Amino acid sequence: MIKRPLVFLIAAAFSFLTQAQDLKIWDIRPATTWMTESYPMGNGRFGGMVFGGIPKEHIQFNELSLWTGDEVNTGAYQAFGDLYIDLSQNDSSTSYRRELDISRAVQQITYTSNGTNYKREYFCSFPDQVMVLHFTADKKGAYSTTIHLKDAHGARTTAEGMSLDITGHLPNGLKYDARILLKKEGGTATAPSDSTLQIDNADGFTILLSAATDYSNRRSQDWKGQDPTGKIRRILTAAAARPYAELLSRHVYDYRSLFGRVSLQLGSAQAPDLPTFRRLLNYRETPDHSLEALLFQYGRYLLISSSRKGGLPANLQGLWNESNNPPWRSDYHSNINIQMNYWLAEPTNLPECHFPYLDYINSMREVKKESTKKEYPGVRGWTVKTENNIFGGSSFLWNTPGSAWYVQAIWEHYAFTKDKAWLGSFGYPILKEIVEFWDDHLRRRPDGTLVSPMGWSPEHGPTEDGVTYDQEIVYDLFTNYMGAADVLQIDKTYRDHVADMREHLLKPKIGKWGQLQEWETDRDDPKDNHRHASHLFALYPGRQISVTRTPELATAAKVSLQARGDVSTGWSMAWKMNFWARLQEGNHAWSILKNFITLVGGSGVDYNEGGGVYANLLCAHPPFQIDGNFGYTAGVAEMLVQSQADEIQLLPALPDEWRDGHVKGLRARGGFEITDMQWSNGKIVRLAIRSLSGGNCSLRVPNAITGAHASKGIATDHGWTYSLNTQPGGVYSFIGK
Ligand code: FUC
Repeated sequence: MIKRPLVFLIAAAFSFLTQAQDLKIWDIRPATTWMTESYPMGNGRFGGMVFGGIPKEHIQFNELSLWTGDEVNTGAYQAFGDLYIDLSQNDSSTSYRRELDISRAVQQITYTSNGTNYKREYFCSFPDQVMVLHFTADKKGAYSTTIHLKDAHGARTTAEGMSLDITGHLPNGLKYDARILLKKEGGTATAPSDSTLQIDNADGFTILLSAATDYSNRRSQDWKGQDPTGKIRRILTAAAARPYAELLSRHVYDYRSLFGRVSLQLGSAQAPDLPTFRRLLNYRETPDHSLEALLFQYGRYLLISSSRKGGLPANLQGLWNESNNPPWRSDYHSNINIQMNYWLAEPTNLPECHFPYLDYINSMREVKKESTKKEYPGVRGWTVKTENNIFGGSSFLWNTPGSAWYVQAIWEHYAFTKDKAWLGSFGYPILKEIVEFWDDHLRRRPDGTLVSPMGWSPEHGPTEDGVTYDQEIVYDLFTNYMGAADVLQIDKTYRDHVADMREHLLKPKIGKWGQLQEWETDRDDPKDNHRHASHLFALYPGRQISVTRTPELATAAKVSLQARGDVSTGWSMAWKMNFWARLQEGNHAWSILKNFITLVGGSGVDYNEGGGVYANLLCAHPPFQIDGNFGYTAGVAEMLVQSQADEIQLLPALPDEWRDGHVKGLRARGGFEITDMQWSNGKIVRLAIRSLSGGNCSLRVPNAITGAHASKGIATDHGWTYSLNTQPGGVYSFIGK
């Protein structure tokens, strides 16, 4: 064993503890408003929002497949039900605290009432597929409680032994079932009515909740899978056989295996010991970099909680929704929103959480081919409308480049992981059929230029040929397809045909006020501050425009971006953080980040009021829309590490505010992990990179570094460049000069 000096171990333990301390969202009052105050938890398939009340606990829960609609009608994502736990305590308690610890994905509620100290601990387990609610107290017989389970669609609750159950069907035939199982310590328990369980004088108790539907993502099975009733009973029986401590440790172990891969410290300040809403209020006056880092990690928490392998992707609200008629159906929007939900997956080292989206794309293929053929007779492949459900149904307008934007995720998953086998068997056939759609759909002008016919730049302007949004996404698609065919060394002739089409695509143009044109006609209005800035796709998340390779276009993109302004809806600000990061203007990216961290009060739904975050740190479009949280996290990662231009650029957009910092575990394209990067005064002092699959690694860093394996550095206008040959699994360390 390698002996480490004691001081090192103490420092490591201290840094872990301060990190853990910095990763708590907390309040001194129970939540009163679902959208702005309750804390989310989830296991990627189902989850809930916790209010933490004292006389009465309320947990509103959801399951990602509970959807109305079908292949034709979009329907909406539904609320599932509510669990109420009436504790018959008055709320004249003292020292109340409720917290969400995102380093472990555990919520805790503590308070003292009539001399008794009460504690609740909640989590939603992926390995055991149950929500676990654990109530303890420091005096015996402290709990006399009534538990009530309510279905959001009016189905009757039934009691059976120590369980309550709700079973029903939605109008589309989808069957659902949710069930709780009660385990008590001491006291007595009865079922006084069909819809309640009653505990008297118990020392403590645990409620296990599970919920499911009979949805399957296979169209060939008519979207029907396992019966939920048998499934959740088995799940609950298995979970009930495990002691609470074991459920907790299995959950924390599983969660930390994902979450624990990345740590981030910005500056040296520790989190002030204040409730989160207070920190948000103070942030206006004094930037709090630990809050910025907390919000970064919160995006990762939310993705792990709403998107796990084997399940459906995170929707507009992740998986948390209290309404049967939610804003925008809480759906899968294809013109920015579902894509933004996954921008963080690869860079922040959660590739497993990317699969629900990738699998969703795959599951939509057959039904979308049929609807696409009806709209665009004679084409191969498929595309989508703007609003989408889980059965292939859709509504609102056609978003013709929607599917091409979807499949960027396929390329990105490969680019970060280098999983060639997956690319060949899963990704490539999908990429190819979307390319075929455009092969058939593009219109060739007499001069050979290829334009996308009758497109629409979301969500304004005329419908016409050659809209920049369409052109850029098709460029990206063709680039990704060519990359995939090259890696797999297949379809050479078709690959060359696609390269030729890409060559002939109408390219981005610079207009009369120096802007990047949103349309082929130079008609951009410098006063247009629309939240969508779709013509800048090529800057981010596309790779067609970059400061190093296409500086004129990058400057034009900057002019357009300045005209659009900084303040906007939640997700729009998150996108702008990413744009400014790609423009390598860290201070501007940070000023948008600062606007993003605006406490939005009230639960209004008028997005003209301006976006930000609520006291529970969920992003306010407004209303709550989770893409902003995910886009923010991606934006912070993009400020620290970029890799879109065949090299890894470290600290490409570092704001003055973040002169010192430390990050571990971010990933880069080419299959590399920045296992350790510490910087001081804007310069890298320590760096370690792990190579996942070997190969050459080109690095661009702000200052000169030395390491045993690197080539001699070359000083350029944009930092120092190095090149190193790596072995699979090799770790390469450097120190700053
Ligand atoms: C797009 C946006 C809206 C909203 C909706 C869900 O249509 O224009 O701002 O985010 O999606």
